[in-house]
Amino acid sequence: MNITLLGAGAIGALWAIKLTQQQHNLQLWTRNSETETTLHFSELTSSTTTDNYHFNCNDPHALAASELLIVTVKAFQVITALTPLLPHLSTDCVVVIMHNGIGSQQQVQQLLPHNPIIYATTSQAAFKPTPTTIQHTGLGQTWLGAINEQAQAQSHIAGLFNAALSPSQWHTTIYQPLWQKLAINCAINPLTAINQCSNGDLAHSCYHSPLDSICFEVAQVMTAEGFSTTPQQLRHQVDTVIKATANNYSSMNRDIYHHRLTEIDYISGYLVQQAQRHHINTPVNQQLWQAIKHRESQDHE
Ligand code: KPL
Repeated sequence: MNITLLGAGAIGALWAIKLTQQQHNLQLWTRNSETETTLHFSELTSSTTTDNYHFNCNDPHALAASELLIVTVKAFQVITALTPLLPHLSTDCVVVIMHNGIGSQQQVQQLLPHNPIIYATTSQAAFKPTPTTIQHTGLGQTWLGAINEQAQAQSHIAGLFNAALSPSQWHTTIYQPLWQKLAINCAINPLTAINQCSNGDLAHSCYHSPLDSICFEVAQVMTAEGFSTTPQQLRHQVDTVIKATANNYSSMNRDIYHHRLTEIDYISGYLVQQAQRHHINTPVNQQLWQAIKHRESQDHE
């Protein structure tokens, strides 16, 4: 399949390499005007050896011929990153958007009213120690699902993702796994960013009370949104991720560390906004949202 991937950060580059291994014809769309690049990749099983992957970049003709566009930029970059591609994009091109958090869906639908639009969420983990080096650091589930009418018939795209990186599955209600991942991100990301600690450090007893409160608040909002869950269930899932990714630093931890903007508005911010619609109080998530916004404003005066 002809594919363009927009946003080759750690997760984007992982998918680009895995899909290339499946013989797809994939080009990267990058921030600069380079026409080719080489990425050095180490598989999950081998941290010492790397393989080189050569990619063509930024070719508008290849974009026009693309049947699939995968967007793996941060939530707040989606619209700005997509806009310059619009003149070249076929309306038949299936667009898959994968980022942490929720909240870009409406704007994307307005920007691309004709294209099939799929949202995806993954628990695969990757690390990009240098701009051209990618390590696959953890396996996890990927969910994909339609957010508009045109994408309802595109469940075969999940098969293509599954062949590249398993397990990947189609979900008929994609907002369900998006909310599940949101809950985990609400718990892990702000706390690890504010305290500049690893995911595993959250197992320490001093984090029990804030994690319990976050899960309590998120469970109320999720239930009000129609995705029934309990604080205990969410807390258990958060604990599982804390253990499974104990040595990792969350994406928000890295963003704060490198003085970059974070996805907080699409994580805790989205949660608080939805809570307000349902008249639910979420003081702990509200406080974390504000704390991260404060850190961002210090870095971007
Ligand atoms: O998605 C993540 C992130 O870092 O953004 C988690 C699940 C917290 C893993 O680090």
